[in-house]
Amino acid sequence: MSEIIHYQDPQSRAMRTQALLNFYDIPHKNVLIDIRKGDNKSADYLKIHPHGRVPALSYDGQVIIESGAITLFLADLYADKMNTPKPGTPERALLYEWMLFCHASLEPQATLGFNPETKARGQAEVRRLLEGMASRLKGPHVLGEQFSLLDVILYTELAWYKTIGLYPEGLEPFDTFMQSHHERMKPA
Ligand SMILES: N[C@@H](CCC(=O)N[C@@H](CS)C(=O)NCC(=O)O)C(=O)O
Repeated sequence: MSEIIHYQDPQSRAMRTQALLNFYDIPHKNVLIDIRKGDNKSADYLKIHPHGRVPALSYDGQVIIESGAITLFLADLYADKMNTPKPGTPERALLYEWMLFCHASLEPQATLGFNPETKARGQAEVRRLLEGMASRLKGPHVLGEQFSLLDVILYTELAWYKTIGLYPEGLEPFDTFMQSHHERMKPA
């Protein structure tokens, strides 16, 4: 069996990759890289991740960095289990669209949320961006009728925005999406 080693800190972007590994029960070894203690800047870890960041994932010795790249790699590796849409289909485009929306459009707003002076601006921006995506969330799942890894991805992202106080409560269909997926996503 292939060996997967996940280098992570639970309070980091590694929550994305951890959520997928846990939810789909993918055998892996977790290595804690405590960024508050500076583990990520050790000489040994810098050989794994050249920027000293988390997450990183080693697959049979090949290291993959960037949470988005790791997610897409796992999506292909466990396509059946995760109901990953096939390449070249409109559903697959939704995987790219939601992931890049989360990583490239939404995520820069998160940094605004960490500064009390810019938090309100961050909240307004996240609301505006999600309002724009509202009509694209088909429901009950991101792909429509079929549950897939896209639900795990979106739920994990939005749960994080809730934690950092940037989730726009009262915005449909996202409230319904979060409520209806809550039970399933709860850690066991
Ligand atoms: N774009 C990268 C960002 C990774 C990243 O910035 N991780 C943060 C934690 S959320 C980190 O490791 N920070 C430690 C540092 O930069 O020193 C990804 O999505 O994997």
